[in-house]
Amino acid sequence: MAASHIHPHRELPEVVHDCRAPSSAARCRSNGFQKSQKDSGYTTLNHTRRETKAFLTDEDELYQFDDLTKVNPVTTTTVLKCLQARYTFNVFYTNAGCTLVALNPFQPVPNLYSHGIMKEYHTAPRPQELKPHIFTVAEEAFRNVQSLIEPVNQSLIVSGESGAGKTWTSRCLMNYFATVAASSTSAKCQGNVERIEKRVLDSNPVMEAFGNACTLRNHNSSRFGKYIQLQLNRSQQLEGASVQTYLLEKTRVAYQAPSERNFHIFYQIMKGATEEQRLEWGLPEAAEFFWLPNADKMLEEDQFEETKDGMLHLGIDRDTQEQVFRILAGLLQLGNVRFSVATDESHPCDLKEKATCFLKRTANLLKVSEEGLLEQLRVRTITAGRQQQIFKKPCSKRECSTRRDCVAKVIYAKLFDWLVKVINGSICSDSFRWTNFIGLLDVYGFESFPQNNLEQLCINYANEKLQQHFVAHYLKAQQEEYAAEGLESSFVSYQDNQSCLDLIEGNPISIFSLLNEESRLNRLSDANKFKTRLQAALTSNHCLSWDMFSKDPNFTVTHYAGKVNYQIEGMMEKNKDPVPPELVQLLQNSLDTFLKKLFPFEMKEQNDNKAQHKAVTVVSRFKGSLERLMRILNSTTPHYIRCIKPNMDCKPLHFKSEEILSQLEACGIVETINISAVGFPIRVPYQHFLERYGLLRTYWQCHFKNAASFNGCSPAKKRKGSSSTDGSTEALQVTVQDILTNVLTGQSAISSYMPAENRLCRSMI
Ligand code: AD9
Ligand code: MG
Repeated sequence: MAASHIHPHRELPEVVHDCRAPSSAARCRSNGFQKSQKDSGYTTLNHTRRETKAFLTDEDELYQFDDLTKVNPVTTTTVLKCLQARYTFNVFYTNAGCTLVALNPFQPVPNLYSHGIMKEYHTAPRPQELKPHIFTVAEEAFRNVQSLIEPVNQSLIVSGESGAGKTWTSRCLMNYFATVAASSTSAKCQGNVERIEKRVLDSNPVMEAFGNACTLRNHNSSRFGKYIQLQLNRSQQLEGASVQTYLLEKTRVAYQAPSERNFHIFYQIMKGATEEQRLEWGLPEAAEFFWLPNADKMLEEDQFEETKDGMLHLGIDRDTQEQVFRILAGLLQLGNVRFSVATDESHPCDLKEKATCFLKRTANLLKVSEEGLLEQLRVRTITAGRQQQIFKKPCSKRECSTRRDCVAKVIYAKLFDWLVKVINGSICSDSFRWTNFIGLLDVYGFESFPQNNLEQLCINYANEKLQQHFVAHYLKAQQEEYAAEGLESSFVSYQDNQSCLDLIEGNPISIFSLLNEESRLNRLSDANKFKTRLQAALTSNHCLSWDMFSKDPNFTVTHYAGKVNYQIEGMMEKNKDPVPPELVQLLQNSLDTFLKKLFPFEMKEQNDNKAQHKAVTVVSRFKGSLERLMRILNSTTPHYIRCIKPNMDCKPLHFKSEEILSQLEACGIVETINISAVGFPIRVPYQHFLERYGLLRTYWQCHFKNAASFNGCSPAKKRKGSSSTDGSTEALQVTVQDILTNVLTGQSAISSYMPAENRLCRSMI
């Protein structure tokens, strides 16, 4: 859903984005170089950098601090003041050492993401010296991926709580890459590449229509996680892209919390369908559907056109689109099929008044038999005994509703999977020419609602994993490396979220393992029993507590971003996520060719009773997919963008200090700044360093034969044997000096990646 439709467009005072950084704050972004106001040269030693910092004396100047490492002292209060000053001046991006802090303006900012601005960042010799921007991060990734020294896959990890601006940011980044990659394309190939780029960009509104919804936290909240890899060939042209999605919140199809909504696509159909379609799909304008709450909140007509056009560009023709929308209309009708309590336990439940009409329409739209549908919703098939005898048992009113919801969820989830597959088929390049990728990660942000269940536990778990990646990759790794090399560096303490992760996913006992055990037992789940088991097994973990005043069984987890209370009721069932095989069979026998295709016949086996017993649970599957994601992220050079939500009401240009403070504390911004400030600015693998600059040795031999050793190179810090490449340590020392001059005056782009074998160079630097 295009964000501009969600929030009323209130004109900002015209902010013309000037890319140039204020002269007093020229600095490099992630590698931490800073040019002090007075210095003519650069500060290269981490220890001296502190002296170049400016104190927070003149608050009027605060907005000029492009990098928070320059603020002195670094505390959450000073950081907050600086961000507030910048926000007041409509400056939304600020560097914080290795990360970029992005404050959500909650309204479109003219000219902030225009093609002109993209061009400035793309063509700048040193984009890091322009104003902080997501395009600086994007450009750095783009240059790294084609680096001659070290071409390595890149990942842009966009994090932040729900509504902070991750999806918006990811969209802008994709636009940037599509635009700059197109600029590297020769006129001859332009047509093809443009088609690919258009398709890649078109995947956004389509996936958002099917996977986003309005929640209490965000009008366009992503209800699935997404990692998109932009595939680049050797000439930096976009060859294609591939999308990996993570755990769609499918329960939303059949249940929406008060004031929340279903997935956007349902509202789009409802508002955007033609008269003919309305008639065919049984959607009169004033129709009321239980599964379409708060339909009057916004206007969706335009988005329906955008979604349909996007689908068309992705190769989903109009006929297939009709089939998809017909099925979705069928789900809306199904939601109105309600049951009343049976007069006699041996009889199936009756349908509520008017429900017969909705049942009929559902059956028509899904092209299944009406009697068959009614039977499968109200009667359970049980296979038991050695002979595998089949029994039929009428369901209770509650079971009937659960089975109805189950049909809707399984169809929607299959439809979403199909969509992702089609998108991948349309944008993914199987060409061998692409060698590297830039990955963009946009997952659902940290959430805490009045009622939280398995969905929020999974979402918050995913955010814990990302936080852990950041902690492990940046905070921990950097400090451990300094310690291992015996380098003087003051240790900065930081919040490690490992115990929270141990609580959720650890081995042998954790919330997930206990949930799985309970879910696999062939008995009715008991929330109170589960709570007792949790209490017995995990009470020693300080991240677990209980809300004693709640009458319902619950547990509270202290996440890195705050405490969240989870209701246990329903959690085990959601984790099992059972799909009765007879319901699957019903859909497999549909006369709708499209629906039938979503349920291939192998599914029968997966859903028989025995298989159910061994079935992979939701949390196991999710854990597995996140582990695979982490492996990919670990193999790439990460770039972090921290989105911050300035106020919980999503009001434009409203800076609420307390709310921002808690987000800054949660993501460890002060620790990040401090570690970045004491960090070494250049990280180049030793081998690459020699390969790139080895030729300077000859230069040295001619000009500096008798030169003294490079100032600042302590022999004690040289790694044994590291000079053996040419037998001349001194040669290398002067080479380092030259290279430093070269790098520091910006004649060479050195990427910031550091394997451990690079000791000598780094020590000398
Ligand atoms: V969630 O975890 O998916 O619930 P996100 O993705 O972090 O969340 P999103 O990108 O959807 O949040 O942003 C929320 C809203 O903020 C958008 O719909 C826009 O209306 C608004 N927004 C975010 N970033 C910007 C921006 N850079 N400029 C203008 C913005 N508006
Ligand atoms: Mg989002």
